[in-house]
Amino acid sequence: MHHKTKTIAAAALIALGVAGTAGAQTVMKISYSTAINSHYGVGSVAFCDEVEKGTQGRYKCQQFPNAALGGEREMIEAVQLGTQDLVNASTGALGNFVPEVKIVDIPFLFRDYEHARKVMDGPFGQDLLKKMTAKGLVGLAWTENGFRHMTNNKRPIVQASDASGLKIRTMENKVHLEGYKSFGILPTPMAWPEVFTALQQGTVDGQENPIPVILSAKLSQVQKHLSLTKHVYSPAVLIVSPNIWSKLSDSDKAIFQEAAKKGAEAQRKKVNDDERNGLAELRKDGVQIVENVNSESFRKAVAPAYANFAKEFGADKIAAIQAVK
Ligand code: EAX
Repeated sequence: MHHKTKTIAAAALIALGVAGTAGAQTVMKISYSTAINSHYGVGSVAFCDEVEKGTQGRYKCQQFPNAALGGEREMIEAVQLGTQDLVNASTGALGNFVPEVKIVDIPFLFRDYEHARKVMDGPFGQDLLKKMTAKGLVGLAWTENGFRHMTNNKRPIVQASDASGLKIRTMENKVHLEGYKSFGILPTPMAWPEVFTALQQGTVDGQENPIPVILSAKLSQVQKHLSLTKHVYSPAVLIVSPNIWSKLSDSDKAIFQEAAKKGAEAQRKKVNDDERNGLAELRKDGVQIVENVNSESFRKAVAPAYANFAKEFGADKIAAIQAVK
């Protein structure tokens, strides 16, 4: 082959090689507690689709639903260590890594979904995301778990006194533990992957979770009573590992952030759908539902704990959140 042609051929191969490298694909592991068709799965898949599209396939995800990579605490720790790339998790365990986040777990802090979403997407919530960076977690956007309600196998819960003495599984969350104790329950912190079996075996009488989790985890198979206590709003967050984030160009960072917003929108829409359709489905599965819970009795019961929450987080911060219209 003529020398010149050889040079051109070599240059072409190098270019291809470079192009090949430039086309290299990073497959990111993303995990969450519930099924791929749950609110977490819908939000995570929407995020990943947007990232893959926006980076022309340079970044894509491998989904790990159903707590395949462990409970939320384990998943968050793995992202912090870089052994996992992304996690879509509730703030249940997050306060153990970023203490400032615990304020959002105060019972009856948020009035409704509109209020909660406005606070989390506003200055307060965005500032909390920034606070995660110093703890080796890059919070991309607030997704959503939903308002939590109590389920149990013993009796209908209409007012706080009905919950007294029940052994209820809780997340590993100090604010929940303190708040729920004031309801008179015996709170039992436990990682999510152990909950279904614990309910089945009667190790605990009940648990508390949003309708989307109760539905997707098929808790109707192991829980007889659901009471719409709506005792706390459970935010969730899409977190990426600094290992991934630090290697992204500014334009790819912007693509990840835009994709996270789209994922959060999709997740919240699925929560809305589950809130609208879930009760009928659970009734069909045999769950006895108490809709007219005496919420005042729970608010009264938790009031004394607010003094401690105010000491820990600042009464002004709590008031500022509640003042958001
Ligand atoms: O985030 O552990 C829990 O009860 C959470 O709500 C669940 O992992 C979904």
